Amino acid sequence: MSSKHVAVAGATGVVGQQMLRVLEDRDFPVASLKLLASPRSAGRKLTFRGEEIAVEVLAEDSFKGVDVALFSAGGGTSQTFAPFAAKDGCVVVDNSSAWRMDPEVPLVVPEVNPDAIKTHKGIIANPNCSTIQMVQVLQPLHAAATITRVVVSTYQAVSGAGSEALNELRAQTESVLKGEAPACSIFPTQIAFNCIPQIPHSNAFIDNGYSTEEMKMVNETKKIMGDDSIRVTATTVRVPVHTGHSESVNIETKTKLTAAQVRELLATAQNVVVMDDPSKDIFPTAIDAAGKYDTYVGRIREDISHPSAIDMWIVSDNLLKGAALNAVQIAELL
Ligand code: 25A
Ligand code: L14
Repeated sequence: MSSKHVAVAGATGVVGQQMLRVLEDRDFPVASLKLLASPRSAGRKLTFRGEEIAVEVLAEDSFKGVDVALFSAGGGTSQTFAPFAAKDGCVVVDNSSAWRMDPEVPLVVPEVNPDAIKTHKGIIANPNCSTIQMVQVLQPLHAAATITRVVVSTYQAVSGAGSEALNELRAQTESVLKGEAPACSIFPTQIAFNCIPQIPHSNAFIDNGYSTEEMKMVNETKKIMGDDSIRVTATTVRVPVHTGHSESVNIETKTKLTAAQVRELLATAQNVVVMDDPSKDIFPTAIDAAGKYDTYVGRIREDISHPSAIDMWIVSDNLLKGAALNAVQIAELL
């Protein structure tokens, strides 16, 4: 791979900083690196490969001479700036939800649908964090036994909501431990020592009663797996975890799969680790997955209420496989 001129838009955010770490860790061939963020971060310095780089203000002309831009600065920012980057011949890998369901834009998980990237017209979308870790596991089961329906509940970490949300979790936890009333500004109600069935933290719910995060899991799963016939329902919940999304997933298949067959299929799935031994109380948790590149699966068992369904627990780092790592993997495919 020849060296690329790379830009990161939203470089100062929780995902942007992980993007720098992953580019460095995977030895991505970076010829030059441009760090972009909002005016309030301009001039701030971030370190890449031991070198300090000053953050610049994201602008329409930021992408001249840039080959690949990784975006993670929110949906509105991507909507506005990704087209300017594409017009200047730069390929955008966008972590926001802005372009994901656009029929012209590939939505890619490299382990699942790498070939989809070939049709890109300058923008490639990185899927929703909860969806990525789930489809990574669904794909081999679908190939073996045809999935007909998925019922998922998520337990999502606060880091998905950004750095200010993490500050709020920390401040609320300290307040509660000191016996003081916790202050809420980002989340709709207290997140410390609580669970909130609303993601994102504002304007979440639509007319059918689902949240937009839940509908992302429904729609993006079908698009990535290239099969509109898979029925999906989701309940997405914020829990007071720093990093790592967990999911309880029930999967119905046309052909029955035993728990042993599922373990065997997942043992050979790329970047999936089966961590499942009930006799030794072994299963993955968010703390096990945080900081890791793999997606972990445990609690695999046959659903006693259904003739051909499997229950399992899927955990991955929402900032890595859920965001920064998947985006860098897409850039590597390019
Ligand atoms: O809901 P969305 O739109 O899909 O947004 C998804 C994510 O985008 C970020 C935030 O993640 C969120 O989870 N974001 C969106 N709107 C934001 C806003 N109004 C916002 N962040 C701050 N304010 P994040 O906090 O991890 O930030 C992700 C990156 O996006 C950059 N960014 C935001 N708006 C941008 C932009 N870049 C270019 N143009 C824009 N219009 C953002 O850069 C970050 O890199 P930044 O300079 O805005 O934030 C750097 C640091 O500033 C601190 N901070 C946050 N809020 C405040 C603040 N400082 C002072 N006052 C604040 N109100 C944070 O610590 C952050 O690290
Ligand atoms: O669509 O945990 O990628 O707040 C990323 C952040 C979904 C919500 C996305 C969160 C969003 C998620």
